[in-house]
Amino acid sequence: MKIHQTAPTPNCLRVSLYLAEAGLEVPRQEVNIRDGENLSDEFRRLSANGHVPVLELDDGDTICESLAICRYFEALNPTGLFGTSPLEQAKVEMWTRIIEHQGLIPAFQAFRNLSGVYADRERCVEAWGEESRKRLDEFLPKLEARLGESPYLAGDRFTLADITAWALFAFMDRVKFSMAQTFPNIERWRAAVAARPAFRE
Ligand SMILES: N[C@@H](CCC(=O)N[C@@H](CS)C(=O)NCC(=O)O)C(=O)O
Repeated sequence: MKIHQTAPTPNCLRVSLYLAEAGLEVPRQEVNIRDGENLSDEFRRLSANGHVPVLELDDGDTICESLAICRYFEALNPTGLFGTSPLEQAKVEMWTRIIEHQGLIPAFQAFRNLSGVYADRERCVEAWGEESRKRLDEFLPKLEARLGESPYLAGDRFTLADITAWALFAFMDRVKFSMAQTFPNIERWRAAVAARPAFRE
């Protein structure tokens, strides 16, 4: 098996961090999305959504969508990163979806529509980029408040929700989306996550 990825992108990073936490090693093949390698017919045959990451299995079957890839490995090799009790599983799902919908998607939309890096494949709308950037800024205090209630997003334990939030902040750093204010609880959480062996590598 192998994973087709563009290593630093948030959804590929999410899979890589999940695998590192799970102690699993899977061969990778880099795809240059900026140059449009994912737009080729060959890549589209692999990836139902046309995006990285894609897991290609030994029998040729493929799975795209970062969360689906993580879930596949979790089903084969349970780690607890998706939660253990019914309540914790629901909280992991809840916070993962909140971060995706209110954090990652606005961040992607802001970057894509303001920078125009993907203007070769989509219409860029500057006003939508600006609005998305504002929505991202409005979301961060919610994360700050949540991390004031519990050490990790879903509760007392580190889970996939934290991996997802880490991918958001790594993306914001990479595209230089600075935060408008300091968030002590987010900073405390970032330091705790950064100290994990899987994140130090
Ligand atoms: N929901 C998908 C999103 C995948 C996605 O947006 N991948 C980006 C990189 S993070 C991509 O392939 N972009 C290339 C493009 O938009 O053409 C997932 O979680 O895997």
